[in-house]
Amino acid sequence: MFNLILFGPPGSGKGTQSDSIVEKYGLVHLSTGNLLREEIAQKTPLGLEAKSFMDKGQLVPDEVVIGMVDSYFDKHKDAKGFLFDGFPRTVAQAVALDNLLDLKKTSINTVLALDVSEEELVKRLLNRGKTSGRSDDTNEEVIRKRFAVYSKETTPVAKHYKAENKFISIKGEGAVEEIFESISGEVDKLI
Ligand code: B4P
Repeated sequence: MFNLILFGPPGSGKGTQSDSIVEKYGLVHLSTGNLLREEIAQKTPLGLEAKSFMDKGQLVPDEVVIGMVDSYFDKHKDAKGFLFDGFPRTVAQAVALDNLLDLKKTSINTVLALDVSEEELVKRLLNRGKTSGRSDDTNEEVIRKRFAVYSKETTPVAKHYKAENKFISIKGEGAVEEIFESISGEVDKLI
């Protein structure tokens, strides 16, 4: 199996690049953001709980997200690899992911981190908020809160993978196609 984490702050282009990566490499796309939004759309109890956190720019509790990832694995037993997008977002999630992959006798091959300045990120998210209908993208205060949460809870995840020599930084500003070429260059060296 080939397992890739696409890492980076909100709006860094994880969702955008994921579509091209899964198409080129035949990986199964696991976006916890998308899975949570599907739960919200279906008004499930999990979705209702998640919405209250997401609307405030907070992370959804670890146990909720980890349970959701575990059942996603159950539904994709034949996957030849996964692209993790927006997960793990805390060290507890990273440890849980290591354990779940261990059970499948596999592990993370690499973490590609999209590097984008905060001003560019705010611009992108406010812009997306005009059309996406995502309540967490329309309010600059909520967007800034998401960055603060990222800095406190998610940046330590980078350390977790740097310690294993699996962390690669990629310039995430510029044309979408150029960024995808940089990503492909790194994946091609490993796959
Ligand atoms: P996510 O769905 O993961 O969303 P995101 O971080 O906002 O977006 P992403 O980085 O994918 O941005 P995109 O490519 O779309 O999370 C949403 C919320 O869900 C979180 O805040 C949290 O509450 C909850 N959640 C999710 N996972 C969780 C977890 N594991 N644990 C706990 N809670 C969790 O790009 C953004 C915009 O930029 C788009 O409009 C795009 O068109 C544009 N763009 C992309 N690339 C560009 C480029 N190169 N140039 C210009 N614009 C670009």
